[in-house]
Amino acid sequence: MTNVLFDTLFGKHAGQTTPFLISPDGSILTHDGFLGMAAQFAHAITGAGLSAGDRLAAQVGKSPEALALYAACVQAGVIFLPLNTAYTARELTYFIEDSGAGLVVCDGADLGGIREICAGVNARVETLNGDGSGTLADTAAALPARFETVPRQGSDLAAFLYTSGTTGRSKGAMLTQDNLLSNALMLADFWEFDASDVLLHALPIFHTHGLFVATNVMLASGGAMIFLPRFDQDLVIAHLPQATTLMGVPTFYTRLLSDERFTRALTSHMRLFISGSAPLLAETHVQFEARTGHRILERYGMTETNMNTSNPYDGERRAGTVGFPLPGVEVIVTDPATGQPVAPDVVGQVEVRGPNVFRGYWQMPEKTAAELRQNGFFITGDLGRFDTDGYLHIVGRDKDLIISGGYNIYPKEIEMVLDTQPGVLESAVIGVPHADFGETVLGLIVPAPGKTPDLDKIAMDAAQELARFKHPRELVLISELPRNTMGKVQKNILRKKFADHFVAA
Ligand code: MCA
Ligand code: AMP
Repeated sequence: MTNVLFDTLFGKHAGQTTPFLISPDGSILTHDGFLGMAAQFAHAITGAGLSAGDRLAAQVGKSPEALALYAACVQAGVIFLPLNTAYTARELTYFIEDSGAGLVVCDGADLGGIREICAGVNARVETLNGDGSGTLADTAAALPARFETVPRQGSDLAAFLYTSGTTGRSKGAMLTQDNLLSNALMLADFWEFDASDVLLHALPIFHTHGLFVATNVMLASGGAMIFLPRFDQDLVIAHLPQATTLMGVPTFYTRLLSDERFTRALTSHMRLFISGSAPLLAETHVQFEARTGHRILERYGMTETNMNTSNPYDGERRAGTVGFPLPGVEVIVTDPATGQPVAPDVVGQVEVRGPNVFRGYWQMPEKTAAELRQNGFFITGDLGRFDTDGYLHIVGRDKDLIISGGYNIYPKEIEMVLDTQPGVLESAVIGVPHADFGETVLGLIVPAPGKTPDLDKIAMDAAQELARFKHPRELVLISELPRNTMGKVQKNILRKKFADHFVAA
């Protein structure tokens, strides 16, 4: 028996001395070197007691070693659970407890707090720092660079990625080997990646975009990645000349356009710029083409589904659209009342079916049943329409979600924190337009009768609880929240009212 994901994406590179990861300082890790590192980590995590089907939670900085830990999990059949490095101890506690992780890998600087969380649930802790050092790396370094791959089937789970929910409770999306593999192979082919490609990788590796879309596509094609620790504008501009492709969120592109060093000459050798995770303004698409001569290729996906649609590689990349359903993926737009497909140009809910669609939410059968239909279609929560040429337009969201710089933020989670603050009767959190992040978080607070809440103190207290990117960038007092006859807060009215509200930070 084989391990289909490992063998197809990773194992096939055994013995290859071609570059896989190029660090900003110019050091190179070859495909074979990466596999050796992954094998050492696979020994280390199995030595720590993990076996196939167990969960490993990792809140670690971006490094070749961190990526090798993902590969090690695949090789050992362990379910990989990457976590945003911005999460606070409170947020982490939930993920560790809910997933039942047997091993948590964190930065040495966070060890104290995480050890405490893990003690309560009997999970082991090891460290891996942003520079690749740490207790897990030390153990791994002394272990063999070959590991007997653990057999796994395509239907076995490969990863849990937590996505927040409208109820404020995050859901662990269970992704199988087949989910990841089918999408990686199809995208590499569809976007015409091959071994000569060099991807400038400036995304975080704890989300679908940087981990599965970018990394798995490059593994499938055999190309290399210039592996930047984060989106650092100077480094991106300095390394573009060595790259052939870039994948980014819209903020990458608006930031690059605001930089006069980003010119047609700098990008003339590039093959492809891809955007996703949040809506790319048609205006950005147009400005980008005027500046560089390249048309950004916009695609649309989700944690639960990987990638669903893409503008064509050959053919018209249409601004303001996310293109056509990808090969093997069915996308329909349905009437929310009947579930029946609607005609072109009619807005409805976007539903997706295919080998890319996840297995369900970990230990949440009701949530799974509510979003994943019996017939295999997943209700994305996005609202869209197909135009008469077949391009999909995402026109809004049925779910209460803010996307800031490509990070998803569920207002409910923030409202639950604000509502418990002294002097607060209730709150509503909305997204307002933001030049850099696309949308940003505005907190609206209704004071309890006769009280004057201390907004600075509330902001400070909320900051202890929530990851930095979720912090309301501004808190505003309002007298009451608009409600419909069912008593539901009418966020659309609030969004309209505050659409021109300028949030500077
Ligand atoms: C950083 N900060 C943010 C964000 N990022 N605040 C709100 N939204 C953000 N996205 C905080 C920082 O902690 C900092 O706090 C302050 O804002 C300014 O930070 P700055 O240095 O400007 O930010 P940065 O470090 O340059 O990061 C911005 C970024 C980054 C490059 C846009 O957020 C990023 O890489 N985003 C990509 C996210 C991504 O990969 N999403 C894919 C999800 P302070 O003021 O305290 O210093 S997967 C997905 O959505 C699906 C599947 C899909 O389709 O891909
Ligand atoms: P996540 O839950 O982090 O996987 O984010 C998925 C959500 O991001 C989708 O449901 C969409 O709302 C949004 N999204 C991703 N790509 C695009 C895009 N190209 N245009 C508009 N929204 C997008």
